[in-house]
Amino acid sequence: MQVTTLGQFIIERQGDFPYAKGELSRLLRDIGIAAKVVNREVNKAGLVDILGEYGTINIQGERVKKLDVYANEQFIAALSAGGETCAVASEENEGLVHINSIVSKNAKYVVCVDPLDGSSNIDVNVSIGTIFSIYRRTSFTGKVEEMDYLQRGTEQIAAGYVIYGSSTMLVYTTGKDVNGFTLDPSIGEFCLSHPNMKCPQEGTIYSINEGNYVHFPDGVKQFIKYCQVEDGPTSRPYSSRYIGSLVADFHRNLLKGGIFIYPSTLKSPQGKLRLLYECNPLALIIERAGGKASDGSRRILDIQPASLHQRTPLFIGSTNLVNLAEEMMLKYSPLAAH
Ligand code: AHM
Ligand code: MG
Repeated sequence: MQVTTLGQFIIERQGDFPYAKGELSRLLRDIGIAAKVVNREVNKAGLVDILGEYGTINIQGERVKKLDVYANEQFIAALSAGGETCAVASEENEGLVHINSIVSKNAKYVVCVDPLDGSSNIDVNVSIGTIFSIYRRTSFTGKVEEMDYLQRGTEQIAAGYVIYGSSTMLVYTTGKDVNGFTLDPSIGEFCLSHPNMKCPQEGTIYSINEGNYVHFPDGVKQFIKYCQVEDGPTSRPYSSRYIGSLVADFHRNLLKGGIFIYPSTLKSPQGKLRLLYECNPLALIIERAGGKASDGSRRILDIQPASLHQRTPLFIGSTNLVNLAEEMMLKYSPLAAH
């Protein structure tokens, strides 16, 4: 059987970018390498004394696990070695991480990454993930600045995620189709396993942390009620599935059809998830796969970011379900749906 590796696929697709000189391909290759290294450590997590609190509090005010730090270091190291990006914006670093090498000084691309999302799940052997996003640098000279990162999601050149699960997959898009690669541990290569991924238009799964129900906007409460009502023609009640690991919840809904919601709550009026390195990359993927991503009323990809770690409510998945959730937001929470 003919197998296409991630490396071969990236090279084949290089022609999609007539003006590219291979930098983007090398950048994607570097991300693939870091993903393999992180995967190796994630798989060993139960074996070595790498679990548990690292003892520090990250800039989001959350306790950092050792593997978060490790993954952050690996992605930054791989991107530094490749020299195709001049700085990295990471969930683990308050400011930009500048890459001070001669080659990277003139690099055309900037990268946003959440190196290990869902890290509270590491201790209990639940899937976790990496999310990444690539933009073209907007300034042409001098040191890269935050402004280079504060671009709308529509400007993303490429985006993807890695899921460290029962098998490890890398899914990415360069703006056309979405393709998934499964890591074959016996040869150490990501192999094309899910070409041209499409999200079903209709879904029967809803994913939301219902523990926060009392703090949800009325539109979200009404949507949940809708999902739970019995109705033959629309196959309701729908199934509730929530892992608490964004990449894993997203990946399942992408394949099977469904909606993931992390709305604003009374405690977090802007929601929990980050626009630049969590919501935008997944929004690009879902749109390219035929689905939809919204903050309850606006398209995620159209939001103009104001800061690196900006949060946004997120409604993402099958188009029909996201449309319905938006309708309920407009009807029952018109102020939240700005
Ligand atoms: P993290 O970046 O600290 O790992 O948090 C993000 C995670 C997502 O993976 C997940 O969707 C969400 O937090 C779960 O939050 P909650 O526990 O509030 O439901
Ligand atoms: Mg995260």
